[in-house]
Formats: sequence, C-alpha cells, structure tokens
Amino acid sequence: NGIAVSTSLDVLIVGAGFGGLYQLHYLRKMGYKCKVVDNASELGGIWYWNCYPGARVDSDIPLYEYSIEDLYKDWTWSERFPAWPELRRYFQYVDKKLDLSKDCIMSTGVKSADFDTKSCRWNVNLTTGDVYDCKYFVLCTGFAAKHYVPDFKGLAKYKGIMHHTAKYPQEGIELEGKKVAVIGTGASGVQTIQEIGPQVGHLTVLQRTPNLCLPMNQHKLDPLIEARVKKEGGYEKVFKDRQTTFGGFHFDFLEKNGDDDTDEQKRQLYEELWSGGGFRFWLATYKDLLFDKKVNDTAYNFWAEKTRARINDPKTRDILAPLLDKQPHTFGTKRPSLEQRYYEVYNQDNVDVIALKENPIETFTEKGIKMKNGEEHEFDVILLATGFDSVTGGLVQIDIKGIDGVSLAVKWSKGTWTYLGMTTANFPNMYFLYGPQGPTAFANGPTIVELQGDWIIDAIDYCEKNKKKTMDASAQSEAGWTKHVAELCDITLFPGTDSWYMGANVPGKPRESLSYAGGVPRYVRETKEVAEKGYAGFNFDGSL
Ligand code: NA7
Repeated sequence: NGIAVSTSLDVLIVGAGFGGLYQLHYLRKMGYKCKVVDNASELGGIWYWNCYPGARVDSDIPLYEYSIEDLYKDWTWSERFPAWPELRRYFQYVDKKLDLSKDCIMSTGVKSADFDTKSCRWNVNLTTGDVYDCKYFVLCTGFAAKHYVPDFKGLAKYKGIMHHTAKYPQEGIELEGKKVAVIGTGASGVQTIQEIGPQVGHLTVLQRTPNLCLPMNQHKLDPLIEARVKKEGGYEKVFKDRQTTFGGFHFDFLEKNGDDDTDEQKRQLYEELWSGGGFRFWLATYKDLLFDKKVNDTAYNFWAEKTRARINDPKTRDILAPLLDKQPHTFGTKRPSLEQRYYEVYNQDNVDVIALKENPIETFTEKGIKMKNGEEHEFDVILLATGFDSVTGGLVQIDIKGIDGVSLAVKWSKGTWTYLGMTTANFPNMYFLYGPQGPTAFANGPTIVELQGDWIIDAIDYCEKNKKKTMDASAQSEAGWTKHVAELCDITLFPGTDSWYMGANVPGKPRESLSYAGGVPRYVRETKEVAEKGYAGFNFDGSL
C-alpha cells in the first residue's frame, strides 16, 4: 500500500546466500527475532546473480553444501561440480527443509544503516522505504556482491547486447550463430568461453592475463554410489575434514617441501594431483609451493607442458600458456580456474583470442570494439567477465555509519581494518562473514560460512546472556589483527602478483592482502581463543 513500515528486530541479516541463511536458521532457532534482506528475488546469493552459461562451483561435492541438520541425507547432486541451476535447486530444497523464506525480504536492498548511540541499536533503511531497527546487524554479502566494469573508452556507444557475467539476464540470451566477445579470462570468463564456444557463430576472447587453468575432471555422480557413501559416513567425514585443512577442502598441503623430492618424484606427484582434478594441483601439493618461487616454477613448467600440448596453433599457444620465461604470474597467486575443454575451444575455427597486452582496446564503437592496431571487430553480444570489487566492495557499497558517524567506505578508503575478519572498530554489534581479513579468498565458502557463522552466533548469544548493550572491537585489537593479516601474506608469493586477492584488480583500490593467509585451522584457533578469553580485544558497553 506504499506506506513505509518500521519494525524492531534482534538481528537484521543482509544476504540470502549460504552465510545469511545459516545465521537466520540458528539465530531464529535460539529464539531471536531475525530477518534476511536480499536484492535478489530468490535465495542463493552468488548463484542467483551468476547465471551466465557454464557458471558452476569449483569445489567438489560434498564440499560445497551445508553440513547441518542432516540436510545432505535427502539431497543428491547430479555432478561432481554442480552448475548454477542445480545450486539454486539446492537452496530451494534447504528452504523447504528449514522454512527460511518466510523470514526473507527479497527483491529489497539495504540502502543505509546508522548506529544510534542513545538506543544502542542500528537503524536500517531499505530500498522499499521500510525502516528496521535492530540490535545486531550481520552482513553476509559474500566476496563478490559488487561487480566491476572497467572504464573502457566509448563503452556507452555500443548499441548491441552487453552484460557483465554477474548480471547475466535470468532468462538467458540467444547466442546461437551470434558474433560474441568475452572480455576477461578469470573463472567467469573461462566458464563462459568453454560453454559458449561450441554454440556461437564466432567467439572473440579478449585476454589481458592468461588463466593458469587446472583440469576439473568433471563427471556425473551415480545416486546409488552416493547413497552408499552417505550410509558409510563419507559425507560426514568430508564435513569434518574440511574444518581441518588450509583451504577448507578435504585435501591439504603435504608435509614436505619441493626440495624434499627428486625431479622424478615431483613429476609423479604432479601427475597424480593433475589427474585427481579440482584444486589438488594448487592446494594439495608441496607446502612451500606458495612460498618458494623455485619450487613454484617446477609446478608452472608442468602446467605449461600439459596445457601447451592441447593447443594447436603456436601463436595461440604462446598467448594462452606461455613458457616460464614469459610466465604471466607465479602459479597459484591468482585464482586458477577449473576447466573442461577450455583449451580445445581455441582449436575451433570459430574462436579467436586477442592478447590485450600486445593490442589493447582502443575504444568501444556502436557496433563493437576497435583495437589499438586499428582493427575494428563487430559483435552482436559483448560479455564482460571483468570481475568484482572483491571482498570489500559488497560491504562498502552500503552506506553504513558507525558511532562516530564515519561511514565504512570512508574508514576503509585507504586500507581495510578489521578485528578477526568479522568486526571493525566503531561499528558495535555489527558482524560480517566471508569478508575481508578472514580466510575468504583461499577457502571453500560453506566451510567458512559455518565456522565464522558459529563464532558470530556465539558472540551475539554471549552479549544477550550477559546483558551487554554493545560489543565493539577496540582500535588496538583491530590494528593488531590487521598487522597480523599483512604479515601472514607478506611471507608468501601472493604480494608479487596483481590480483583481486591483493585488491589490485580495481584501479585506485588500496593494495593489501584482503584475506587471511594462515589457513583455516589457524584462523579457527585464533578466533576461538579470543572467544574463550571472554572476547578479549572487544569493549563491552563502552562509552559511546
Ligand atoms: P576475475 O578473476 O577478477 O577475472 C576478471 C578478468 O577480467 C581477468 O581476466 C582480468 O584480467 C579481466 N579484466 C579486468 N579488467 C580488465 C580490463 N580493464 N581490460 C581487460 N581485461 C580486464 O573475476 P571472475 O568473475 O572471473 O572471478 C572472480 C572469482 O569468482 C574467482 O576468482 C572465483 O573465486 C570465483 P587481469 O587478470 O586483471 O589482467
């Protein structure tokens, strides 16, 4: 009826993906009055928005699902690495089981939120005009809630169909027979390219940096085998194991360094990891792979040899998989994508690649894209797979003001400051998960969402049981954590590469480690210790 509503809640949660729904389920079960708000019209978070052709998860089943409430028992995946439609169906299934939707306000964004120092509550303004006041404000916006479109010259001139992959139309686009361009070869670009390459009339890939893709080794799952694995406790074992490994997967780095093995042994190990598929070649290898460039080079050489053998044209081979002396970046310091048929697609007559470092985009035109060398390419469809203002973007795009009236965007404009990767000083009773300075970038989402989720739920419950009005990180503990996160990253090979891990993919964004590089077990230990010490480093009911 157009009349704005004002409502009081215990907890307002932003985001109806894995993180937000976990918060809703448990906090509601504990008796707290909660609502989830999400811009999307359906549950699923990242899997609502990323519905481009071929979008799928890079964690193998059953890593990428909830471990709670025996949900796994009545749900069977059809593939080892499921695609977005199946992931969406999973959310519908979880919704049915846990009755979540009734407390989700969909197709609605959070415009702004201010902390009222008198009432010690958050006032949250929604895009509908409705206002909620809540004691706790929990942001579960994920690491890729804000897509990034580079400031290409003439972008607005283009008259054809153009979409960012994370804003792909829900109803799809007819691509058959069309002239299509894909800009960007991160995970989104790689998945799109390998899916549409065989369908479109002509595909031009505009690549700035090659992706050091790893074989996905996708396969269908047999429901009978899965039922047996479940019965024998296989799924529960994975759920337990994933809490104990560096990346929250069910495999981990080895207890040895590259130099502990001969060349022959190395080759044998690499072959095994390669054929195992998924991220094994990245995260189940020598423990110094991401610390020692010499060891890393042996992995790069193996990758280049395997990959180059699949590409027919010598020039294309050098563009997609250069030899070590021209390597685009140290292996694994940018997120490797998992591929199926990706390199073979470039052997098709209807697929070309343009190396943007040699021949950059000059300008977009009415009909397509003009390159620096003067060539103009016409396209019916341009897909921008150009990534995200990752990790922090989803948080700072909401106008959130803490106790001193300073917004989060201003506070983090020169660098990110958090305590434990879940709180930030001067924003009392506000928590975020799968965000900055937690193990976000290197870890399996559902693992982190459950571990950080429990920590946040416990913290809220602690405050309520102990009648605390506010819980706020101290400036000192925040400075300590931020330094700790930087130090953990500085000893790795990550800082040497421009990537979204380092905030280096968006011009002007501060360069820093956006994620905690100490691995999941250490992170859990450190955050648990803080809780066990009565939430050391936090001020309760501090002077406001
Ligand atoms: P990514 O991994 O950030 O990839 C973005 C791609 O877009 C990457 O290849 C970029 O090249 C390219 N890009 C970005 N800006 C430009 C400009 N200005 N010109 C040309 N090319 C550009 O995003 P994704 O969506 O693929 O994946 C994000 C994460 O989602 C992924 O890591 C997984 O965790 C899931 P660059 O490499 O910067 O040279």
